[in-house]
Amino acid sequence: MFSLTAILLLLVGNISIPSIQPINAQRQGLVNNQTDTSQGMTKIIQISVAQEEEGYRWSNIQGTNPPLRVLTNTNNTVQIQNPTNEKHEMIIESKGNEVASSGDIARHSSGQLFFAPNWTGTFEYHCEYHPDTMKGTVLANRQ
Ligand SMILES: [Cu+2]
Repeated sequence: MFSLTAILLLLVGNISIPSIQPINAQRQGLVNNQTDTSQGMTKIIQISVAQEEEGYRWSNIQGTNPPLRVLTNTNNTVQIQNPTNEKHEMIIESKGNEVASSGDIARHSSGQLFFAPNWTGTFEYHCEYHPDTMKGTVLANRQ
């Protein structure tokens, strides 16, 4: 149901919302299952925590610790599944500064991270608790 709603929002947003919108910086700090549809543009990225011999990793259809491709001036929503026995937290940083966080995602639970960058560039993401094995890059391009 949620994904259907998100797809509908995406379709509506593409048709009726201007491509350039002001970004509320506070939005970048939203955590844990909050949704915000005040802006039209939404991009959904799905990712999961995987437990491998070497430790925990981020994983999705694009691979292990995949680059996350986000769009500027867009409500990028990372939907995170955690099927493991430990908590995890996704953090996005820019030059060492945290710019978005999922908050703690409890074991056998799920969470979300919201990220709406207003400039293009490369960021990095990692897990607060497993930064050595759960990390990758975030690529922000214009929508
Ligand atoms: Cu972790």
